[in-house]
Amino acid sequence: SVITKVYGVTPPISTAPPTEAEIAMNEKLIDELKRQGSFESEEESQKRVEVLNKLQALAEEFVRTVSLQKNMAETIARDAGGKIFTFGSYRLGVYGPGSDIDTLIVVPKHVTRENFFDVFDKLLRQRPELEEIACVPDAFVPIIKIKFSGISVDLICARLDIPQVPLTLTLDDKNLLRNLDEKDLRALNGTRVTDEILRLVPQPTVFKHALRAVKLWAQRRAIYSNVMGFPGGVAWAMLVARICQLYPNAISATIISKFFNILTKWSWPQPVMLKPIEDGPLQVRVWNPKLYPADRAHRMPIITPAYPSMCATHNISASTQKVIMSELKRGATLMDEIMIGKRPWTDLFVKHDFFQRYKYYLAVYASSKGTAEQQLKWSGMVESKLRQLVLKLEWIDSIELAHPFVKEFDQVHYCADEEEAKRVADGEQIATASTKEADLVKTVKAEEHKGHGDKSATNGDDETGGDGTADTKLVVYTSTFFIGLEINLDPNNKQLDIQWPCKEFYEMCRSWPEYDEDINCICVRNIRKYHRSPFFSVAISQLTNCSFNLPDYVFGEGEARPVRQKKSKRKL
Ligand code: 3AT
Ligand code: MN
Ligand code: MN
Repeated sequence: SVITKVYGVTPPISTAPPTEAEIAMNEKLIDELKRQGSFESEEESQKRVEVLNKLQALAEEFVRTVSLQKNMAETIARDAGGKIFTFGSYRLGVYGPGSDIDTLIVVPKHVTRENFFDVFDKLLRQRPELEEIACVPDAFVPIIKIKFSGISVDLICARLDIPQVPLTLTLDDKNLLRNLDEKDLRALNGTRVTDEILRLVPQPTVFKHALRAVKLWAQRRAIYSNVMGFPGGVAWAMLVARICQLYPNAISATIISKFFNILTKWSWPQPVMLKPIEDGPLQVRVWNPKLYPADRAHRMPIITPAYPSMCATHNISASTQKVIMSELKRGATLMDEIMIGKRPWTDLFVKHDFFQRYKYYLAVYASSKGTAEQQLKWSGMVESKLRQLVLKLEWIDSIELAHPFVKEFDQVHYCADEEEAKRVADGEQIATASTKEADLVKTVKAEEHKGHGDKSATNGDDETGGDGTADTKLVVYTSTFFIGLEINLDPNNKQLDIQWPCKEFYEMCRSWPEYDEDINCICVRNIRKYHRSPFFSVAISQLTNCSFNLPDYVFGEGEARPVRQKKSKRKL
């Protein structure tokens, strides 16, 4: 049964069914995904279903409890309902062993967000399956993060302006968005977008397997991170979905090959859309480059299909676009050989070479002399501003490319005195300070649970130096971000002056309302790939212009630090 229905905004490029060779290639792809640990076991998946069933029951209990508290009759309280939806990788069917379940709880109008953090929170804490819980009521999207029966679950809540939320409710009707506040609208958006994406692809299984491969590729190549100016999960999903629409009968292997082929040739900033942009009942902005100059500036727009449509890739800069395009080209070249059996699928998923690729890097150190929690907030804030630094670096004539790495490196240092603490905060790796890698999120969770006794899975172990002397030492947390630089200097003036972008960036970070100069520190340094002095100087500020080498921790296990090729071969 060949699919002939038109999905998307143009007719398909080809409706051809897969060939024998493509089917064989696809089997090899699935084998490779399995080998790479992309899928979890049947039992694990079954456990997720059980957790979701329990959460559905809890959601109903939550709504009923609040309804009763508001003096509703028992039958009315029961009929008020409550329903959970999922979004993120679980909903898209591309989750792996470490994935969380992103869950939205939809409640009727008489249940508030305050009730979510009070009543629902209490219901959760009564459950023996609950292992960890952290509430973030003041987040952009207020959230309760839990670990339940060994599975991480992100819970968000949305209140609709209707008296009952039956199990049959779907969220596709945009009139449901009437009279909601911003936070409810944002909470609903994730599910509405993923549901719509799945509705707009011709063969969901083909889409899911192709997306698994693209996600794995993008993660390995370090081009998967919305905050850092690369596409995030939803954007990659929409790109794969668009290719599925163009080849409605193709198999996943073919979709991946076409993905690279078409996206390398795409005439950006032509947007990628899965359906025409809809108008709606709200006073909200819908992506429209004709109307809004900001939307016109998007370099690789990928537009969400659910009303109100937005650009999922507004963070992409000139530099990250170059990086993405060069990775797509690499993928296209490899796929040409993979599809004819000249190369294995493994080659597509080879790890990035970010820390080998550039001669010069900038390191941005965000540090706190305080708790892990303070550092998590501070480094998150710095991370969210890093894109602005990249944009400003791009303005410097001699900088051809400013390539931010997708993730930071977190460490905790136990320093002997203030002087040592200061040097650590300025990015020095000090031999006398005991230093180790830190998992800020885990550490913060452990701190939060100190008061909850048995509900804490992790103990406070992480916050001591391990040697029991931590109390007497100064604890400094550092998060280090790297930006690779491609530089083309004026031969007459071998100085790279980045004082202006750094100064602006420092000011942006320090204007954070919670900034405390006794606790938080921000510092940018230039870094060399090799142990050798640079052939030019970098002016960052009057104070810091000395340069360091790339630290060992950026290199993975068994991965060697790059060694400079000798120009003249020495004879033995
Ligand atoms: P995993 O399999 O869980 O690693 P995922 O795609 O499900 O991959 P997340 O659980 O981190 O990734 O995110 C799911 C969705 O939640 C994606 C996005 O719509 C939303 N989201 C995640 N982090 C944020 C954030 N900081 N602010 C706003 N929305 C977010
Ligand atoms: Mn997730
Ligand atoms: Mn999540």
